Amino acid sequence: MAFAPSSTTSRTVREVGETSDAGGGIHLPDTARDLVKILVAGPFGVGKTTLIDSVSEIRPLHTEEPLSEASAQVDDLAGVRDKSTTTVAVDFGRISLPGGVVLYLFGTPGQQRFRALWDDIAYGALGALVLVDSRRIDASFDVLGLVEESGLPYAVAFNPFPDAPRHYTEEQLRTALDLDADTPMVTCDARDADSSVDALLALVQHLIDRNAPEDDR
Ligand SMILES: Nc1nc2c(ncn2[C@@H]2O[C@H](COP(=O)(O)OP(=O)(O)OP(=O)(O)O)[C@@H](O)[C@H]2O)c(=O)[nH]1
Ligand SMILES: [Mg+2]
Repeated sequence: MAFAPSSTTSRTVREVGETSDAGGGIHLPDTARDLVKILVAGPFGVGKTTLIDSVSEIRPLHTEEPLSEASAQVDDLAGVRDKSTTTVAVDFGRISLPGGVVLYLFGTPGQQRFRALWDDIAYGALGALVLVDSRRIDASFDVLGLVEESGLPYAVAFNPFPDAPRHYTEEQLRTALDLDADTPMVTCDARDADSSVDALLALVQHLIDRNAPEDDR
């Protein structure tokens, strides 16, 4: 595969992988070749923790805490009224893909007040999967801005929720999110492992394409 993480990134994810293995997960497969740190980002309640849960081959790490009365004053619960917990630091999981690519998935917290953690969580990442909530498209604008500011290549996973107020065409979504023509966008149900893996594969393919020599594109 024409896609090689920098040695710094590789070292970072190896260290993290060793820690999680020591915590009772399974060992890295012998076929593992490219170890890649990926962010799973998106607004509050879009399904970041759910996606990492559904695909991780090791027991995922979560930092889930109950939503308090106090947070109701600052967190926008519109569209996610049933939510009772939230990620307060990071989610972590791992998935091995065909071809020896191993993704280390770092789920970011969704709320604006955790912005201070962003740079540390994003350090060494090669790309981001940005989840978009069909109930609240505009809730993804801040996260997309952050990812673009960080210079990270990304793919968009659009999560359709049954209670979304309206249906959007792909073109409408791309326009609303102001996506570049080559930015992948897939529909994804974060609760479904196959659907979530497909979204991650779209991102990995995008990273490969971006790293391919001009003549091969
Ligand atoms: N219909 C549908 N429901 C989903 C999907 N992803 C997550 N959910 C549900 O949405 C709720 C919130 O999901 P979480 O995974 O906690 O969302 P999160 O993005 O990690 O939330 P924060 O960490 O608080 O920002 C859960 O009840 C999930 O079952 C999806 O793709 N489709
Ligand atoms: Mg979460």
